[in-house]
This record gives sequence, C-alpha cells and structure tokens, in this order.
Amino acid sequence: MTHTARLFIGLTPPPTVRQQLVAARDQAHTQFGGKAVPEANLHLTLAFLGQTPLVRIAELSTLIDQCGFMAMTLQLATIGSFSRANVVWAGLSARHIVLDGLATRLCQTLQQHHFSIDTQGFNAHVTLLRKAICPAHVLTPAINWRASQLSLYESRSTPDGVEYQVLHRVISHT
Ligand code: 2AM
Repeated sequence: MTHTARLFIGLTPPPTVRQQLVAARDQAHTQFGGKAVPEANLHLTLAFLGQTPLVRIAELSTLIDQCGFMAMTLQLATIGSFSRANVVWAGLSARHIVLDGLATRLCQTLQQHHFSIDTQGFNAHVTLLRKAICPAHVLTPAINWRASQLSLYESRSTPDGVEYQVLHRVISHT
C-alpha cells in the first residue's frame, strides 16, 4: 500500500492579515450565510497536488525552496464567489504578474518532476465561506498583505472538520 497525504501549496497570511480576513469573513457570513472557514485555515492556494506519496515530501520541499519565492504585496479588494464550488472568497482587484508567475513556475516545475497537479487555471483567492455564494462586490476596507510565507500544506479530515498542517515553509524577508 502506498502511503499518501493530500497536499497543496499556498501563501500563509501573517496574524495581522489573518485578523482582517476574519473581519471580512464575518461580514460576508452575516450577509450571505454558509459555513465560515476557520481562522487557522485561511490561505491562498497556488497549486493543488491532492494525494501524494509521503516519500516524495522531501523532494517536493526542495523544489519549493528552489522556486525563487520572493515576498510580494497583494491587495485583496474584492469579494466574489465560485458558484459551482459554492464558495465565497476575497480576491485581488487586478491580476498580479508576480503572483501569477509564481503559480505558473510551481505548476511547471512540479509537472516536470512528475507530480500530479490540478491544472485548472490559477485564480487567486482566499476562501472565506463554504456553502454560500454572493454577487461580486468591493471589499472595504481593502486588505494589504505582504505575503512572505510560502507553505506546503497537508489537508487532513478530522471529526471536527478539515485541518491544514504546514509541512514545510519558505520565508522571504525581501
Ligand atoms: P480553495 O482554495 O478554493 O479553498 C485544500 O483543499 C485547498 O486547495 C483549498 O484551499 C482548495 O480550494 C484548494 N484546491 C484547489 N484545487 C483543488 C481541487 N481540485 N480539489 C480540492 N481542493 C482544491
């Protein structure tokens, strides 16, 4: 039997940004209902790998170290939803070339190394609510996020819901 873990790579918000995301989440929850994403789970997914052999985690961590991650500033200024996935999210006001480049680079590198990866187009967002949808609107106040932590996460199902554990991180101080 191959032992696997459900993995993804994402940006981890610092505590100050997390608090602002919680405020935006609570405001959206009051308006649109659904199920609030726990504060500890708030993140921005860059690449979703799904079930991955545990023996490949060290190799994956090295590839993440080598992907050239540099801290970047993101402005979350919109609230919107994916109606098919039934989630409400906070998103960017415009495409972010550096962020898009990082997602593309990660995806290409992982594919070159034969990791199976979800290749649906990258659409940067932080999921705030599940089982809810809403019309697109402006997030006020906007959230300025100096994104300096890139993480390899394991997603685990527990009786209390899904939990994300950081298995590896890259911190950029630039
Ligand atoms: P989300 O970013 O919209 O919340 C762990 O499941 C994380 O990976 C979640 O943040 C989830 O969606 C994201 N994700 C991206 N592609 C996924 C996929 N094909 N299946 C499950 N989760 C996916």
